[in-house]
Amino acid sequence: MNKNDVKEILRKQWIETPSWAYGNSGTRFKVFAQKGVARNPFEKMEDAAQVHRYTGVAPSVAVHIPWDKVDDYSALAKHARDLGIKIGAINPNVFQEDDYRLGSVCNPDPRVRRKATDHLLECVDIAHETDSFAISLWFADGTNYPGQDNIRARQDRLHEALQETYDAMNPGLQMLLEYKLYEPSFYTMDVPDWGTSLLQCLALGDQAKVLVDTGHHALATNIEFLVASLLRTKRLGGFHFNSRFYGDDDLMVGAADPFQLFRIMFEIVDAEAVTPEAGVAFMLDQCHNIEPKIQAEIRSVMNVQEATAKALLVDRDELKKLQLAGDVLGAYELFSDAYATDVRPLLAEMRTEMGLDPDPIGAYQRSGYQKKIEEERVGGTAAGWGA
Ligand code: RM4
Ligand code: MN
Ligand code: MN
Repeated sequence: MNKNDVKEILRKQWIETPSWAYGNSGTRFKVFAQKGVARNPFEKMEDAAQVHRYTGVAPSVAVHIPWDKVDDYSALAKHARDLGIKIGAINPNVFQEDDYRLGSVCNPDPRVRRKATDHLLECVDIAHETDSFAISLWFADGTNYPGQDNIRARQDRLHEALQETYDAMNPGLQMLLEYKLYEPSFYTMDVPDWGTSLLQCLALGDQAKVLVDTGHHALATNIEFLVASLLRTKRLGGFHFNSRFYGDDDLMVGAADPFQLFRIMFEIVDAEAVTPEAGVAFMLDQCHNIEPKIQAEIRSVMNVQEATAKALLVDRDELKKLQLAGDVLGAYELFSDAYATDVRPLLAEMRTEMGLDPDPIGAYQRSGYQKKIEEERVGGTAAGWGA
């Protein structure tokens, strides 16, 4: 693909940032407070708007309920619109209450399942009210010990709750079902992998799709392979991008393995699914424990753009010829040459053409926004993971 075509596609890319990236976070050992951190969902929107301002491709923010609970969601949506962005995926939280010790929608107790399902329904209402494109579901449900509960019965309970939620959704809304191999449940997770997610989605209908969180796999998993399979069956709902070196740790996307990110993006390019019309959502799911948060989100958006640009540079016609001719090394060389290309000048040029600063991080640093929030956001409680 030539340079101008690459830029045209990249300009249309849409990368969503998560509201929880703008709050304080840490591990179970320590949460480190940073100065100027947003104290409420409105301030988180302001920070997210900065990321969009300097990258031009991050026009939406995912919210997590109840972390981002407000009295008036229309007011929050309006605040976002006034800042030039919008509310993205609505993420219900059914993992932080004592009631959920044995699970939420898969809990053996029907009372707890009712409570969890009601929260999912509340999130469907919020999605309708804020004109969001999706509810994005992740369940911490599972078991810690063999024999603890009936594996099949838990799948049935999961289906029942998802069906009730699905039935409440307007036709334009999507349900994204995320999976995670392990943690917080250590023996079985009820949605541990893309196969389980896909089976549950298939039982619901076209509006239900699989969400791939890049940090939620066994270490040797070939993520681009499963992405290709999901694209083929039109059931790839989107991504939660992040990096992990060992287990799920929500580091910046592209930090651990930029080549893997390139390979994933190549599958997206090959299925012509980079731009929003294709219906694949590119969302970041990250927490910035020790690094400055807004800059880390800008950096992450840039990392996704770089991987996408390199993937777009693969000459697919030529690659196909080499593949059909059985030219193993030729195909590999063409593929790796695209990866080895320095796409930063191309992206800088594109930003200038979009009326942006070619250097998003530098522009943010020079803007004085960080100083301003550090001075203004005093008093109150900084938002945090779980607060
Ligand atoms: C989970 C999962 C979800 C996210 C929570 C905070 O590991 O990735 O997407 O909402 O963390
Ligand atoms: Mn996630
Ligand atoms: Mn995660």
